[in-house]
Amino acid sequence: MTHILITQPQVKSCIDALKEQFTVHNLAAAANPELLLREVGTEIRGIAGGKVSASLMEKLPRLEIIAVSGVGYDSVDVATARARNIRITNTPDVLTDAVAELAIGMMIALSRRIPQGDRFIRDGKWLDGAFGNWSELKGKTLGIVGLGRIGKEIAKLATALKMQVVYHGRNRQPDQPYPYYDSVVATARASDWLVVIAPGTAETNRIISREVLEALGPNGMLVNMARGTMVDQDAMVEMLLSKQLGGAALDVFEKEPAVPEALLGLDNVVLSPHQGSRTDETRAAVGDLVVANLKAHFAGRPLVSPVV
Ligand code: 8YV
Repeated sequence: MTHILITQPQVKSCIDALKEQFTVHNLAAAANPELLLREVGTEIRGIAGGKVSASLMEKLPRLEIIAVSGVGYDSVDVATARARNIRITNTPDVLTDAVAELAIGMMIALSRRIPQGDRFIRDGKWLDGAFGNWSELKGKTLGIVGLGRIGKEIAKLATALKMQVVYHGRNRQPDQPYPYYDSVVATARASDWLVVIAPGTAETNRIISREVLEALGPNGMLVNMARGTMVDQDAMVEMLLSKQLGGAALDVFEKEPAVPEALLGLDNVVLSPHQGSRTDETRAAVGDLVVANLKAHFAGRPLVSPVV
């Protein structure tokens, strides 16, 4: 049987389906990963999961395919994979709704201070007086940085909430009804809310610069559903502390799971542990797509969702 290496935790249905057809080794659950790689590295022909560095690939001389369990494949050294003709697949579409739903959820949580309201009651403070008034999403402008599959879904949901949508991306999309800005700064200047939902690449690294955050301004709200590396995190923290930026709803951070200490005490911030796609339904669908890609590859059929 073909040997497969799991490099990131997968749901049980995915592991079970892999075991039906492959010999499966779980690096993500191994007590001694180095030992496992020494023992089976030369056998491995496929990977389920991400986090595939050049040094890991070096230990897998027969590797043919990396089936990433997510839509972003920035944790894979793509150049090394390409040079060795190793195929890469990802899991688009199946997680679109879950991520879009959380983006909107975090926006409502931040604008209406939902986590703070919950704490207010638990701390017994309601007995001493009212919570206060906050701001609603209706009528505000949402700037979307990255109008891909998830960005478009966020746009639809925001429209249903009576927000105006504008966007920035590599290109204007003439079939989209929303106004386009050709720079992130201009998008931020036009927006009350700015949601980051583009792929994390060298090109988008720190795309949300201090200048962009200044354009968003003291009443502006930043929402990051993509990658922490896309935001100048130090500038963001400093500007949230000094109220030069209105607030932030963050599902991702620069060095996860580390979150800047300064954010923990701020009321104008909602924090979430990188859980955009983390629903039972979506992770099962992600797992199914990983399995479908690996099965297609080893049966000599076209890949279901190739990226390389
Ligand atoms: C993944 C994600 O869980 O799909 C993505 O790009 O960010 C997450 O859904 C993460 O990449 C780990 O696999």
